Amino acid sequence: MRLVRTPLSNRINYRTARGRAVHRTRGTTGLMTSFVRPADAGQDPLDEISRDFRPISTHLAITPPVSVVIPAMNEAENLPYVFKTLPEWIHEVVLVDGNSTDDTVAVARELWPDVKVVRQLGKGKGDALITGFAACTGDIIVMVDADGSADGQEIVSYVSALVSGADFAKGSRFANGGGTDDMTPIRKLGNHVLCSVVNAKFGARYTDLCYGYNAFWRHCLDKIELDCTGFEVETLMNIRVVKAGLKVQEIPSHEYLRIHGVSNLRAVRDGLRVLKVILNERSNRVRRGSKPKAARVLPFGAGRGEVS
Ligand SMILES: Nc1nc2c(ncn2[C@@H]2O[C@H](COP(=O)(O)OP(=O)(O)OP(=O)(O)O)[C@@H](O)[C@H]2O)c(=O)[nH]1
Ligand SMILES: [Mg+2]
Repeated sequence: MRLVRTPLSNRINYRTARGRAVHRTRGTTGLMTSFVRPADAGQDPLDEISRDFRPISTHLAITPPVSVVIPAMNEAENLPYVFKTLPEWIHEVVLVDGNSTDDTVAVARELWPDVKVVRQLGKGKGDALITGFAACTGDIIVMVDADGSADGQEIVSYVSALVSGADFAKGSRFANGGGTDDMTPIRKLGNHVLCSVVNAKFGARYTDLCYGYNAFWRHCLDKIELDCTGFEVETLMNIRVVKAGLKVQEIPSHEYLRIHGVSNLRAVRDGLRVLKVILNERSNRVRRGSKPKAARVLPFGAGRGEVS
């Protein structure tokens, strides 16, 4: 077999020997995709498969389209840093605008002409993300903050975990290899305590809880039925993926300082909202089979948010 890779060209050329298993990997990474070619095939099935593959690094090519959702409220000055780090192979960027009074939307369109802008009808980061998820057309959804704190180059680690079998790839600043430049001691303490409570009450083994950089297969949304509006959204997701029995893998991630502007998060107010979510989820342990109060993740175009 001869495998010729052309990274970043959206093309993989190769020749194969008939009937042999082909391992599409190089180097020392554990990521490997194998195809066994049927002996009687007239046309090489790999030719067909290869057309759908996007090379995303020298060691990995994938077929699932990746949507990146960016909640943004008055982040015009930070967007250039955010878009600069996004890999070119992603399928789409969905920016959820929280009625910004600055040039957030115009700047996003200038930087990423194909950006899908969704105007949020409600309020809060949770509401923004739920609106954005409903607008995604990709199989994999990645959540990225718009304040310049997340490095888009890490997306490959999240996607790698998902294509290797995880349902939910959860960023962690406190896993080995992760870090943060943007947490005050009080936030660190609060996050640690809340994370320990979630671990104890729900049988999780998380090292981080209130972090906005995560990725998941779209089908997870059906299992977690998000219904919140504020910064508690990540906690709710983290709890519900465990309750739903989904396979969660933590991804070490580095959180950089917000570049411009001020935080929308208030430690005490939002910490209490997170605690309330934990207590509610605890008292409402069995989700499967229970009728949701309302379908919160609506089908795209069903009235949540306006796309332009
Ligand atoms: N669309 C929308 N985006 C929001 C809203 N609230 C926060 N965001 C965005 O959510 C992301 C995270 O919010 P931040 O204010 O950075 O909160 P944080 O990351 O906890 O705090 P700092 O990084 O310390 O500022 C940013 O991209 C915000 O612009 C909202 O109501 N609507
Ligand atoms: Mg931030």
